[in-house]
Amino acid sequence: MSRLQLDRLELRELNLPLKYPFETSFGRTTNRRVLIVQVIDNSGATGYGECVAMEGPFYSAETIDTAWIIIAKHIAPLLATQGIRADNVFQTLSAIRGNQMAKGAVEAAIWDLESKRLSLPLWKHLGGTRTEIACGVSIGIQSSTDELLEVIARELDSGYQRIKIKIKPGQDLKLVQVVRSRYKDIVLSVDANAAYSLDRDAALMKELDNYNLLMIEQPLAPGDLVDHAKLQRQLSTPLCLDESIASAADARHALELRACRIINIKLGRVGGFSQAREIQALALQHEIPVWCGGMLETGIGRAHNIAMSSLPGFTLPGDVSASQRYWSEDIIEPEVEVSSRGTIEVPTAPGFGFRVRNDRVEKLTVRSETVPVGSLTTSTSAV
Ligand code: OSB
Ligand code: MG
Repeated sequence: MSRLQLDRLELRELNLPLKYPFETSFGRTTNRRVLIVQVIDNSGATGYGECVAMEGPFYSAETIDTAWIIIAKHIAPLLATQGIRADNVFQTLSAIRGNQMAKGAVEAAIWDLESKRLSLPLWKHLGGTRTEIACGVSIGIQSSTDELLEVIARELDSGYQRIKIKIKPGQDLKLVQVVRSRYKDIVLSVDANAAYSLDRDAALMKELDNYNLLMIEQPLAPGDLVDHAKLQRQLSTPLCLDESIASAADARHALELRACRIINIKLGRVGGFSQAREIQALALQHEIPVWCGGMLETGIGRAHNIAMSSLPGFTLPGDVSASQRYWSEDIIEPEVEVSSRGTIEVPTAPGFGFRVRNDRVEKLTVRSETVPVGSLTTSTSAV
């Protein structure tokens, strides 16, 4: 691939109401503020990325507002160098610490652009090997156990291969007991979003160990690999890390410490596809399965997740579900659909593989900014 010469970035904030509020141990989301990044090269070709940073700094430190500033002020100038390749974007941005979701959104847009210029579906360009991906659902905290059971029944009916329920202190063991006694054989996991501590909750975790869970996702604080390793030694249920893995280095540390037996990879959390591929390769070396996490994405981020899920090593069902689970109308067409076997077929069109519904995007836009690549200077420029 010859190097791309970028001309500008178009940033847009969309405001989309979720079909149903989504509640986790860190908060409740009813409306998604979504940052869409469009990159345009000097031939006029474009690529799309979605920044998955949330409204508040509760899942991770980034928010949609910090990501906007980082992209406009600090990422765009670094993309002005003598042309760019998608697999080198993360390295090009290495002077910027952290801010993975901002980096990941821009990188994803450049991957989309590059695959379009090559007339290749993104998943193929990335080295994906799967033409159909396995899907699970993530079910937020509900207002009653009956409601949770109803939602689970509906999702199983739709064909989803794995049910994940959110837990938080006070709403954990009982939920698992009820769900497991109703459904003896389903593939079930829980996600705590870092709400527990080893000191306080080791006994509870050992109780959870009795319910044949596929995994316990991120029980402890993001930085706490050592306590995750201690906890993993006491459990037969695999721990899965989500928030803890923000880089390939984090993954290596977690694997060396045996802090988990499964890794959830989110494009935004790790800074894009190149880091995701590195983590996937490391995990494969350790014979640790990975799966694709979700961040309540619109169709654009969802499509990037589908592409990532086609990579080798993504052997467990991901949190990649149908557009209709979150949105009454998506911003892409066709919408992402899930078969009755709980699978999504990878698209065959070049790039991320779906059309953007520009009319709808326009209507949902609450702010936009055009950032010329290279014409801005940072107050502290890295050398
Ligand atoms: O921990 O996986 C998580 C949504 C927002 C923030 C964190 C998480 C989630 C989900 C939803 O679980 C996954 C999805 O998009 O379906
Ligand atoms: Mg999670």
